Amino acid sequence: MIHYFGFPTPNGRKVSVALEVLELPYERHFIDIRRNDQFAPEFLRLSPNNKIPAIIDTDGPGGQPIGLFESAAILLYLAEKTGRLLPTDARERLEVFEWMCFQVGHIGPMLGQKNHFAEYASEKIPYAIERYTNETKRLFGVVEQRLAGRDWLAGSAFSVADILNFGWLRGDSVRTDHADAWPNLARWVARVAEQPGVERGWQVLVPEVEQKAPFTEETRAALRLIDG
Ligand SMILES: N[C@@H](CCC(=O)N[C@@H](CS)C(=O)NCC(=O)O)C(=O)O
Repeated sequence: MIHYFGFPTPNGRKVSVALEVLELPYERHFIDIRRNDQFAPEFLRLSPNNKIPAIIDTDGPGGQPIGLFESAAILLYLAEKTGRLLPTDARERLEVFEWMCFQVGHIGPMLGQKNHFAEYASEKIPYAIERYTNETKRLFGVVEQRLAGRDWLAGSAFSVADILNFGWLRGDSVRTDHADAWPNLARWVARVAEQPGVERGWQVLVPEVEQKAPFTEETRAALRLIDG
């Protein structure tokens, strides 16, 4: 059984979307990052950088439990476990790795900083807002170019590279006031959104956020599954 520990942010949704697209049975556990559940000692043993998403698969390599943090590692694991969403062709597979690295190295950190300084920071610092907004737009431009004449970010089919980038690009490309400037990106967002399972995965743990669901004993017990 796979246990998913998350919160429906762009990073968390990468994993819940992948689990739903892959139709893997899993149990969901709400880690409320507004309440600092991510600093609970049980969670830190699984995810030492105090971030969601994380998973535990009780049927990991060799039939033994495995815990994983970092969304790209989790998506690669799930793709390899199922033999889906990852090309077998060596060149296409490397392209998928490139666009996964592009997401974790650029899209996530830069859009995250942009949102922090432009929306959440109590002190509005023009230099920081401009710097990260410009970098976000530059990155949208990179994606826009990449998607010219192609349906998917990497290889010839829908892959984990698309799911990983979709988590961030869906929300941010539509709430940026220059959305019309990136038509290929907008079409790709719509294309990914209509893949079976994607919308279902997007909604995972949304009710728990609204209900402020507690950090349960069941979640603590699931986190102990990697203790051996
Ligand atoms: N590179 C990480 C980023 C994960 C991440 O930044 N998670 C955020 C939520 S979107 C988090 O857990 N923040 C809680 C904290 O920083 O304390 C991944 O892709 O998994």
